[in-house]
Amino acid sequence: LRITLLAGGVGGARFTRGLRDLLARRGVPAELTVVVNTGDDMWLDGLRVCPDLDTVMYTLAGVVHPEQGWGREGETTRVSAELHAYGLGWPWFTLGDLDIATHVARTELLRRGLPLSEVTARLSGRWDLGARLLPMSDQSVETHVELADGFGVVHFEEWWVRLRAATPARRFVQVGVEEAVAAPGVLDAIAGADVVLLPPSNPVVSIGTVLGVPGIRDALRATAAPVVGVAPIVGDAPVRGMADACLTTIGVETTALAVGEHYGARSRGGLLDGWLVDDTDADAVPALAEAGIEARALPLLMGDDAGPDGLTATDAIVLAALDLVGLGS
Ligand code: GDP
Ligand code: FO1
Ligand code: CA
Repeated sequence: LRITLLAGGVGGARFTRGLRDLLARRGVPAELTVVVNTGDDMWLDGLRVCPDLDTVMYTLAGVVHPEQGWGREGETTRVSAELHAYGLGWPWFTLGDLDIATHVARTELLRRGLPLSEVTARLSGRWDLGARLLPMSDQSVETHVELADGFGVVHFEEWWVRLRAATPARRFVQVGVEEAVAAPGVLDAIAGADVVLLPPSNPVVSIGTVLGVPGIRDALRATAAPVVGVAPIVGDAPVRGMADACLTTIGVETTALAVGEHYGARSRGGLLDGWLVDDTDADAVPALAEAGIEARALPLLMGDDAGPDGLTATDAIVLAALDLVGLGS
């Protein structure tokens, strides 16, 4: 089974881990390719930071900080504290000590001239990920946030981590996206998949950014594979993060229905064949059908504790996504 996912950070990573583990437990041979958002990437203290690539890598490797969802478990922050004492970096942004090793390794490989996709393959090769990670592009595409008059433009990480997305964003700008090319393997992974999954990642600054890379949206529209998404909005709010603020900026309501309609039905020029919504949003199912999207409602909060049937909440979501397009058993 060839499965291609478009992912941001925590939501994409946890869903992919659940998918990988479920298929492994059931003995289903699968080739997973994760196309990861690199719009959050930036330079800091001479290091290339790729938050979503690292979140997916650490999660699949089993070394992610479990509550935080990003960074390493059991992490210390002595090096960042020292850099901050020198007045370097951002005082509100901390790279853990083990995480800094990843960043030094990435930056050195980039400095040797390797493209980010190869660097990512090299870093991933250290772990047993059970999935191929691809950056959406080898070119730099940075999400910048235009604030209200007089507040200027900040990098997405500054808007989220320093400002906690409390200062309204007027517009998101993908700096460099026009010149960007999908990384090697990305378009083929979409065209050659048996199913394409959109995990519950941020529809604007994660999936939306990936879709902005020339060629990727068209590849999704053209693939013979069904495309199924999982709503990141439950009961009219994001499960975590700032998707509500992002959606407001692009004029989309913070509901599972509105996000589904925003992606649109493939049969009508959009991206989705299927869309999973939470039980609490079950009343959106008929409206989604009306919009040409086959939807199903079930509990959408991912969780890793097995229930009486031996399935975790994440397993049930993964199974429902596959089932919606006839790949469930
Ligand atoms: P980020 O880069 O770390 O912000 O991660 P993503 O872009 O992958 O995902 C963030 C989105 O995932 C947020 O909009 C969350 O609401 C959503 N999300 C996180 N956990 C869950 C969950 O358990 N269930 C669902 N349905 N959505 C989730
Ligand atoms: N998020 C924070 O809230 N504070 C941090 O200091 C921070 C550091 C950090 C370092 C490396 C990394 O890969 C991620 C990091 N994040 C941090 C999380 C992350 O950048 C954001 O939550 C996501 O990109 C939002 O989409
Ligand atoms: Ca992110």
